[in-house]
Amino acid sequence: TSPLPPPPDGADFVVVANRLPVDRDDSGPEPVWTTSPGGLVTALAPVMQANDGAWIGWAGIPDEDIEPFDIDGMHLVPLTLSSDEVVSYYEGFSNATLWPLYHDVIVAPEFHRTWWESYLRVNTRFAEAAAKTAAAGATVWVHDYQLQLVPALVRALRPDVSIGFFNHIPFPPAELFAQLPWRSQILNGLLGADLIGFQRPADAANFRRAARVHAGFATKSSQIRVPENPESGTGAHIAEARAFPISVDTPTLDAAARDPETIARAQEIRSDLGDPETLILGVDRLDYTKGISHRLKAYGELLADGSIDPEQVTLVQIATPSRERIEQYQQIRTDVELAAGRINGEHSDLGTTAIHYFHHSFPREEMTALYLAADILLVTALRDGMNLVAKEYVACRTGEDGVLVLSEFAGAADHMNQAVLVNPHDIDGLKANILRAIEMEPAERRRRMRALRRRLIRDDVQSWSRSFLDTLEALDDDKDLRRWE
Ligand code: GDG
Repeated sequence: TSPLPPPPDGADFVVVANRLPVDRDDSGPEPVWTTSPGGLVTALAPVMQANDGAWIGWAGIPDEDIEPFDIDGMHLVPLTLSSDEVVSYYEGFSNATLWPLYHDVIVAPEFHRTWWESYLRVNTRFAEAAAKTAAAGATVWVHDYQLQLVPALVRALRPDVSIGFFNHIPFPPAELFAQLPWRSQILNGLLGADLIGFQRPADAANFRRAARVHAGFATKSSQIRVPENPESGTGAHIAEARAFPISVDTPTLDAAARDPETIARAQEIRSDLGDPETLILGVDRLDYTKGISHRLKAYGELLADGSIDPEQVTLVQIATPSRERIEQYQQIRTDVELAAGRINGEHSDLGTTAIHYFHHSFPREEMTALYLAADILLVTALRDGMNLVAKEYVACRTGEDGVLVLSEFAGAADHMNQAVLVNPHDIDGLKANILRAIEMEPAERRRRMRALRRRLIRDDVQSWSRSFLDTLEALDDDKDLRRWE
């Protein structure tokens, strides 16, 4: 690869992510694009608007070439994925190889050379698009495990730009990462970035250890010395790998939860559910990493041993459809639905439902009302990069009441230690902690929730993106000054 000249009308800030932050509605006579209200858009939209930004990604529709367009002050550059690439790059290498490998091999990762070839091909397409979009000296921010090769590919094409990467999911211990047949290519890909951000300090430490053990690179505190790579055409540089825990848009969620319509809807939800004394909520993509089966097992046992009465306590479990063409996701759906059906068969009655289970998504406003209605939120992930649901719940608890039961294996547990922390593998412990949450005194609930909220008001998604981009900029400023002693 030989370097490309910067385009004359390029963007100063370029986001590269698998998906564009938009959805297309084809139901009317003309297709209509709307921005999807994710945390990443909220965090990055102001930076995009202030910096002549562009966002490169897939629009979610296979086999279709879509021209770049502007929406809400953002310039979007859609890339095409073929149906075959959706199977091999996205469902295959990203979600059946990397996803399970990076989540503690809860299910076995599959290694297929054809998937890897597709991953390399698609990453190259994203990197070339970034190289053609970024202005001279621009900042390029690459997101997530689907695009780990992009940083080094961009660096080879455009040595003048500053490159950041953020990994939204965990980074596995070096001993597990070792299984990946393409581990050195992935490490070299990521190490093309100037700054590599992770959710937890432990993820950053795992990554630096993998760089030492599997690539033989020297590390010093958060820095990694990356030597020249004649094969990819990149020069020697120092990469920094650190934790930047992601957060939610606290002010917007707080305001939405104070809206009189939301408050009325929350009351209506409780009354529709028969005004239970305790309403427990679970919200997850239907994914084997989220520990939904463990949660249902604990909940079913509490009903069976008479510790909770379905007339007083009810569970609402939202399991949003996800990656439905992948076999392990079909299996987890079967397992969860069998468990929910069995529990309801045994413990529900006419007019009393033990578990309200939903396999569809809800509008954002309805989610806010549910968070506001729920006395307890259960997060029992077996491994989770961060878990935004836990933070959204806290952000919506404007009355400073409510109990968050949170898995130790979610990144959020690192800094939400006022939650009731649980090990979801320990079913007895999980049961005891669910009971503890149900029985907790109002004063203790308030003390814990107040502390959780104080922290979340300070550490919101805006401060997350600011902190990442400020760090990247500072690295860039003294690029020539920093030496490896
Ligand atoms: C990955 C990492 C990391 C869910 N159901 C509905 C709905 N949602 C929204 C939630 C939340 C988001 O989806 C899920 O975010 P999580 O963080 O909980 O989990 P992942 O999807 O696995 O996200 C994770 C995250 O990236 C960010 O870095 O925290 O660890 O795995 O915002 O509210 N939203 C609506 N209806 C639903 O039915 N509107």
